Amino acid sequence: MIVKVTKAEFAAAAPSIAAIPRAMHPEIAIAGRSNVGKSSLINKMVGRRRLARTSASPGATRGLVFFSINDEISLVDLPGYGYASRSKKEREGWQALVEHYLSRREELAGVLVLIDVRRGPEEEETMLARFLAHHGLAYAWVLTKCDKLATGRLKKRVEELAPLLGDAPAIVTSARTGRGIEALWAWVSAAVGTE
Ligand SMILES: Nc1nc2c(ncn2[C@@H]2O[C@H](COP(=O)(O)OP(=O)(O)OP(=O)(O)O)[C@@H](O)[C@H]2O)c(=O)[nH]1
Ligand SMILES: [Mg+2]
Repeated sequence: MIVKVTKAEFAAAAPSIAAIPRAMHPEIAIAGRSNVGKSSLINKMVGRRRLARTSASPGATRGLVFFSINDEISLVDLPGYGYASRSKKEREGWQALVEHYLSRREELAGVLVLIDVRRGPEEEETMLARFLAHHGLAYAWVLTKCDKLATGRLKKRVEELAPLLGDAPAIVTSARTGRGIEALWAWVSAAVGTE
């Protein structure tokens, strides 16, 4: 069980299928639409402000980015989908890269699928969940940016979303306040089998 991150380092970036490195540890991928808060969440999980590159404008993470944690597991920051202003060619290339990675990686122990709590799951998220289930991958929903809603509204919103999320667990988080980070590590540890 990872209760404390003592070491977190950039390991590799893979802009193409050919550049995907050999796995060093069991891996957990962080997926979700552009700007949902994937890189910010990784930074909060590892307690480093700028390990993963974040940006207020979508498209900050290009290709797959691998981070090694405690020499024990790797977190893999995936490029966001749903960002229209990239060229069609680039979007198709990323989709192929992400699908290749998610469907073929033996060391992939689980996937965190991020959804902005205010936005809820849309077609892309539902399709991604189906894709992961089809490939026998464990996944959890991560509801992000919960600090953007007041307590009462957040509670109501989470209740509204629950029936749309199926059987996978949903973890309410904020990369601002740190809410949900312990629960994330607990899920990650269980997924990699080190609980
Ligand atoms: N209020 C609030 N803002 C957040 C939170 N998480 C991320 N953000 C903001 O959302 C924006 C996008 O965050 P990123 O972490 O770069 O998002 P991403 O999913 O990695 O985006 P791509 O790399 O483009 O796919 C940034 O301006 C962050 O500061 C959060 O929990 N609360
Ligand atoms: Mg990012």
